[in-house]
Amino acid sequence: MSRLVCVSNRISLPRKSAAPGGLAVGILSALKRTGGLWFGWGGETVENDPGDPDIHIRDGVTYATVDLRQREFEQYYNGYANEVLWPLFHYFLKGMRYNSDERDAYENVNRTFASKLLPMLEPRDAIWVHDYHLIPLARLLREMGVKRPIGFFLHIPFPNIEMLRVLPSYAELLHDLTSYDVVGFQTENDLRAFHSGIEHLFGADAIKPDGRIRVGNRTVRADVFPIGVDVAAVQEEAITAINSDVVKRMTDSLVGRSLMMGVDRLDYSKGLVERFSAYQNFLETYPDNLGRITYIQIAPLSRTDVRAYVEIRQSLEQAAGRTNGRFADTDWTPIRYLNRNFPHATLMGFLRAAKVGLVTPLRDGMNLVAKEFVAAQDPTDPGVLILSNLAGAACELNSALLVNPYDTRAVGHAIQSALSMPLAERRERHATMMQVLSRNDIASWTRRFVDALDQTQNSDARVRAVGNGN
Ligand code: ADQ
Repeated sequence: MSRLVCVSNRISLPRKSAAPGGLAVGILSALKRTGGLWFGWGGETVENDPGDPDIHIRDGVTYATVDLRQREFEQYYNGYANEVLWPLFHYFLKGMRYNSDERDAYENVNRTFASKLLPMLEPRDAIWVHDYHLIPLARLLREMGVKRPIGFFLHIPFPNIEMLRVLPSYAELLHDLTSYDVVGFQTENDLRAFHSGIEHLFGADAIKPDGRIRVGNRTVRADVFPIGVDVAAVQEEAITAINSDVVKRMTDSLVGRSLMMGVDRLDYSKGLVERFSAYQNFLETYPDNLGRITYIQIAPLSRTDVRAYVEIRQSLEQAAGRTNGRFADTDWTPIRYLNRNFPHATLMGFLRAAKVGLVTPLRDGMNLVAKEFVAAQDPTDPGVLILSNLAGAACELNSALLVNPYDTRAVGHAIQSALSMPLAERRERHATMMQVLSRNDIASWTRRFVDALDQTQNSDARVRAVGNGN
């Protein structure tokens, strides 16, 4: 067995108050199972050259954190990663701002990552790189002589070539992906989109009948590895948290009203503006619900230095204010909108208390909250998931009420259907989704990806190593 080395832009050190996003939740679950090294940016910026990585060891996992130069970080992270790749990969061209200096900073930061990681690598390592911030990393490591298996998992959607080629450096990006041994996507759609790019750049022959991609002397396995959740852990958290003070105070405050929950990072891809309109539409169309439902939307701020995120925040504050101003009563607030973090377990308690889970991103790689909502439910009296058909999770959770998030009237209608759904139907839909979640949980995601990397080591990497005389 190889030692697993995970690399991601940001590392979340195990602090009590840490509120990791989806990527960190996935990596941490993987490393807790296998042990190994997690390498990435520690959250600090410096004026001069960053020094050697800081090392922390907890529960069998070694955390190695590097600092980044302030200016470079702004250009690489706020700029190229979050104002170019994030909007483009989520099909939001309106939010994209391309600047070639930022592209250079992206390359430089990846080079810094590669050069700081290199001395830490051991002969039996398998390297697993996560997400769009680090696409060039394998190429740079290869240039520095690394022959070990390197895999890449994209947590967000991959755009079809017609969208991707808006990016001036799209060919370099596709080339960079072929420096990996394994490239993993969340869904078949993403894999198809990747194939469209490979075909465009290298010709249809590059995609072999067994699905492998052959470019020059490199063979890449591109495949689908949908990320899952730790079903048992979510259930345990939810069951414990439902009796905690904080969740009880929340449920007491409902005074018998039905609870609808949304939990998302505050991001324009999560469809919150459209979701607030859908809720307003629902209250207008089904006025019997006035005073009988409370919608709690938890949306901690993220990427506050990026312009589009400042704008979305303002729009949401206005939308929540409008709905509450119009419909609230002296003893009822229709939307409780909170920009703060909660411990993961508390969130799972909130989800368990909800009759309806509203997960309506305009585009999402997977969306773990949808899966967590299902896992957190009481199977004897489960709540109903309303899920965007543009989230990766919709490929697996097709027993949810699937909606187009732009169709605010349809989403309003789905809220009404969810609230009035008979118990037998709720149980049946929930049981079907639980089967999917259990079959493809976080452990099987990790296992499948790590096995794919290990297989590389046994076949292609060895063949290449012999061929190259290494
Ligand atoms: P994200 O865009 O961060 O992830 P998501 O998949 O929903 O989105 O994961 C969010 C995670 O953070 C969940 O585990 C959730 O419980 C947690 N979380 C959210 N709000 C929180 C809060 N206020 N306090 C504490 N925890 C909170 C990216 C991609 C997704 C993909 C994941 C994993 O954008 O499409 O599913 O990576 O691959």
